[in-house]
Amino acid sequence: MVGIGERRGRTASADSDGLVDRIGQVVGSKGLILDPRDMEPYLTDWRRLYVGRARAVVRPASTPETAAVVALAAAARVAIVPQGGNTGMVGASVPDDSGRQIVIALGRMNRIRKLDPLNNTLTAEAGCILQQIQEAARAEGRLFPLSLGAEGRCQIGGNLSTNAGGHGVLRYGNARDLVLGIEAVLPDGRIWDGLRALRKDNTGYDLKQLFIGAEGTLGIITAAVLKLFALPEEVVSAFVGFERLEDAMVLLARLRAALGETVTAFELIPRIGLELARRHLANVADPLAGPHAHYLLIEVAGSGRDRDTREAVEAALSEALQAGLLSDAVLAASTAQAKAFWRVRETLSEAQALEGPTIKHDVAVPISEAPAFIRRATTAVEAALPGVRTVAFGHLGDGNIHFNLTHPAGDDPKVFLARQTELNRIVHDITADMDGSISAEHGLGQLKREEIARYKAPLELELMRRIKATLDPLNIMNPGKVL
Ligand code: FAD
Ligand code: 2HG
Ligand code: ZN
Repeated sequence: MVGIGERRGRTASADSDGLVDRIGQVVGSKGLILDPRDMEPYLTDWRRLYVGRARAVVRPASTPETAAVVALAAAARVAIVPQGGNTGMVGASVPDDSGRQIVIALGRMNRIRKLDPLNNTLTAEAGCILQQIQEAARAEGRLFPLSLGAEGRCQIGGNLSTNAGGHGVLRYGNARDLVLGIEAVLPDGRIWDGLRALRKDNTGYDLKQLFIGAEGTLGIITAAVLKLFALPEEVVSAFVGFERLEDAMVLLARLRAALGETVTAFELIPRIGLELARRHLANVADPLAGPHAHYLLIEVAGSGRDRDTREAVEAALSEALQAGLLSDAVLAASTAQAKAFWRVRETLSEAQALEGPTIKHDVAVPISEAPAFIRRATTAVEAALPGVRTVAFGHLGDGNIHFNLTHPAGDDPKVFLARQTELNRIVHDITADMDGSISAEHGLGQLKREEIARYKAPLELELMRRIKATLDPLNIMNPGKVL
């Protein structure tokens, strides 16, 4: 028989054990990428920090195909790297540079299997793009609230595997809070059907939660039952300028007192972030007249049955203005204007990358401590590297700060990057001192695999290693990531 590898001109030695041929027989030519140029996008992470090599990129079309490929790889002791939209921030979705690993990319598994409006659930395959799921829910008058800047490209399997956060956590929780059941292929190739759509199920350990946030190290998520919510009838977006970080926390408490759970997003944008976005990207406008030290993008999503949401937001913000908590604010008058506000927020990451290499810190501290964290960490990094530019932005309402650094203006970015370990240590030690987390929402991947050993209790690490060894005794599922 002529194997797929040979048909594509690969030498026999490249597939000396015949594994790629056997995989090709499972997934067919549509499901196998062997040409180095076609493989390229699967081998480099979004931040371009890691460039790997792979024996093959495999794109199965179904759960049984995924299971068969995993079983073949396990039998051959070949490591697997699961990949979704490849938008992760910590190098978890790309292979190492040995050229021996295979990437399993889930993008062809993009069917919405079921939408049950009465149960308020949607069952999606892992390769569905997040936006596709949001739109499918919306078409049935429901909301799937997970929302993040990469939503046009990231996949639900990746979102669950990273336990993504994003903009709606304040109200709806992280990805793990939005799941009722999952289906997964285990590292030995067996399929675990945990696709239950139940709101209550106390029949032992909650196994699905092990796979959520595991960054592909315990198995491949192939489908999930997701929770849907009522579509808000009125969404009010406000762009607020203010000067003292502490005031933002008082404002959040006031807004929640006035508007309750309808406060959905509370995002911090520093002045430097707005400036970088305007410098590097088109169609980014400053929504306010004068400059301010910081900005908040606030979203309140109410029901038309309540007291008018817009009026309530206006009242709360003008009281805050009178109390001196903020300097200026504008409410979006249209969906287009709300989108323009979000464009400022969503482009921060890209704008900073366009300014030069970034040293990122994805920190969580108790919400009340977030301003103190930003002050302490800023003072400390400025003392270590005078002129360093701090771009501290993100999900302030969750206490999750993207405390990202850019090289001092005019300095050589390479010299700045050489200080990464030292700067990481400074920021992460402050985080630990404030009982925080050094990875709030992006995961550990390769980037923080060593770093976490300093901050996580040895007992926790030991339990994690034991879970890994139990589920993946051959260590073939995304080895070298997380642990
Ligand atoms: P990938 O990057 O492909 O993979 C991520 C991890 O999941 C890897 O370990 C991979 O092996 C594993 N994986 C992927 N699919 C599967 C599967 N089916 N089964 C098992 N393992 C799998 N993240 C946030 O949390 N909040 C944000 O606000 C946010 N904003 C972002 C904005 C931008 C512009 C960008 C580029 C990224 C942002 N991210 C954010 C990071 C990233 O988008 C998320 O981590 C996202 O959840 C990753 O999904 P993905 O499909 O791209 O996964
Ligand atoms: C965001 O909130 C993402 O925009 C990316 O999580 C953060 O670039 C970053 O560090
Ligand atoms: Zn974020």
